[in-house]
Amino acid sequence: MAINLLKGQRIDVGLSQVGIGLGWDPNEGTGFDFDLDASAFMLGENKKLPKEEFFVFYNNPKSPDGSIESSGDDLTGGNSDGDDETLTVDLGKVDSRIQEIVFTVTIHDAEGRRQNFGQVRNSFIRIYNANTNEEIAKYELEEDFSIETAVEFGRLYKRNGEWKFEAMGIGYKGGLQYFVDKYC
Ligand SMILES: [Ca+2]
Ligand SMILES: [Ca+2]
Repeated sequence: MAINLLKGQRIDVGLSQVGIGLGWDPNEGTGFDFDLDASAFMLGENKKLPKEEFFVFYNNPKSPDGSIESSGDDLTGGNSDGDDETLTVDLGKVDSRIQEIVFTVTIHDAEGRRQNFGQVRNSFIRIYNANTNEEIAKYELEEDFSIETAVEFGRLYKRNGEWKFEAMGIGYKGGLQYFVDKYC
């Protein structure tokens, strides 16, 4: 059963393994392919990356502590009818400096290709418990962020040694560079 969290709603995830799934349908019309990207920013107490390698994205598919790993960069959405890109997170392995992990979804070269989420059919991002496959939260990008090109999906954050998830659901009209500027 899918649980759609309201913005700002928080839940405990404990020290489990979680997955971030990003899915969308390929472009069957004219124009460029849709290339959506799921990324993770692993932040210290100052809300910045302790070092660059804690930014997990298509050019850096694994974090230095081995806690986050990408399934790879899907360039078209043709990988699957479900999740086309997955980030797998093992919270037990997260570097002790990391206090927060922010997940984003962006459209590659959205400006050049003149694309937004509203054009990308069946696009979604979700977080689930990877041990039980139970879904924790999901956004329908096509519906919820139709005029946007980047979304801060949510964050895992540590409080008293426990990991919690907060659904953020903030849309932007920018690209991955916007988040890089914010967190690096
Ligand atoms: Ca991609
Ligand atoms: Ca797909």
